[in-house]
Amino acid sequence: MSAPAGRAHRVLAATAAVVVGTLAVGMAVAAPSSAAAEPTLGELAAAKGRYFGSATDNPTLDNASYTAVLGSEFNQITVGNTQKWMYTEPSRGQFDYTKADQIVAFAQQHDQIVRGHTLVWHNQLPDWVNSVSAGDLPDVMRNHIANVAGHFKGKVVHWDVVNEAFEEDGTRRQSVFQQKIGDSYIAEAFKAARAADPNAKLYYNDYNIEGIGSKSDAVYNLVKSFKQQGVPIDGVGLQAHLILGQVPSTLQRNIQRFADLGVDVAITELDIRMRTPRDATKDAQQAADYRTVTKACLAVTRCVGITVWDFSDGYSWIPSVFPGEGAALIYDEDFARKPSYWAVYEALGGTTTTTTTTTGDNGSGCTATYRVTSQWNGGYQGEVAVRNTGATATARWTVKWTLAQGQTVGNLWNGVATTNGQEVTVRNANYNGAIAPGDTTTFGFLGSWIGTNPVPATITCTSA
Ligand code: 9MR
Repeated sequence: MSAPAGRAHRVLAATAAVVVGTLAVGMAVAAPSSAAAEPTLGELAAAKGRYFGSATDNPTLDNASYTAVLGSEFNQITVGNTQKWMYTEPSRGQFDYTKADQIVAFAQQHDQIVRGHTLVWHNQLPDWVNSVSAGDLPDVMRNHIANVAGHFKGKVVHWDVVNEAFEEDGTRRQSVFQQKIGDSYIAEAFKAARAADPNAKLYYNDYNIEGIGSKSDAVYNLVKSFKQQGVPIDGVGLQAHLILGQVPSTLQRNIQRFADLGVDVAITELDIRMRTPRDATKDAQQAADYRTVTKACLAVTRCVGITVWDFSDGYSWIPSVFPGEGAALIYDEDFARKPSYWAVYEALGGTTTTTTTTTGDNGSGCTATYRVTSQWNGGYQGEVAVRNTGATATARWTVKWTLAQGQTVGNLWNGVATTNGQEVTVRNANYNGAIAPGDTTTFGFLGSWIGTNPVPATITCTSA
């Protein structure tokens, strides 16, 4: 049995008749899967007229723990790889949408809108395109766009039409399109995309254009000239592959200046990387950074949504490209929600009745962080994140706290609970005793309370 993941394991209808008067001694049971009292990030964003989404890739769709979160938490999906040229037109005139169609179908099954990514990019471009003659390349590019955007017509809300066309200094990147077609290729690509799917919003998408600087100035001038010339463009995607503690101070101002040109803005590929391993200080900084980005988007009416570049640290591109860095997302490798998740949750207007954490570390190499995730008259749902702060993997762990105000703990999942008077002891279940250094596992429970339900003053974690 693997640790369950996904919203079904942490939600409870506030109206459900939950009477949890006695501790279920020695039991590890499944959490209820009734209707959600606690909103998802997608629902919170929707309430603000936005989306909150994630990129995904085909191999991960086979992992049920992964898809449980992907399918429930987000209301938007970006196809992380398989709409790119190397997948959709691997040889000239031969189109293949098999993989991208799988992701689009997943999104449709889960009521998620899709951002299309990406039609014209120098990367993940099959070799044959580089050998097309300068005379043929405009038609080859237009034909690619007509076919791909035509295939997905009505199924994507946005297209990243052209991706990463500028250098850091604001000059044009010398891609094959730039070299063989010249400056006009971007406008030509947008016109072809409009013709292929008139209802999709057409985006220019790039990295390092989140703050004001040479590169974002170049994109700004491009959008401005397109608007003046009537070239169809609807939005600018700020990828936002950011570094811990380095959210540009001009982010909101930059979003606003693009909006003022009459285009939408989307945060399209958000992740905030750190030197690994994680620790509590870095996690707190990362949470603050995610909060800043989310609030900057919400502050500008035309900032339409945020997409994380996959949602779990186990499925991020960062470690393979930036050795020694990672932990850039809002869920850890085991799909436990990180402080960055809660920062987004709160920035989007979510409230947890009690959002206080108490961390205890008695030197044994683990910490426990306690949180009440929802509370209603007489009942509550709690969650404890157990994190291995030691240098070696744990074999087992034990968490203890005291129910100081007469609360009870009832159904508990991902752990085995016993009680002695007011003291609650939770040991790992048979499948989650092993936690790798730096990793976290989470257990949850339902309880009852009368009067007040404060978080415990102390909680201890021991591991072996
Ligand atoms: O996440 C993508 C990764 O799996 C690919 O190997 C990589 C190839 O360059 O592209 C990644 O996605 C990129 C996106 O398409 C454009 N912006 C930068 C992203 C991270 O490299």
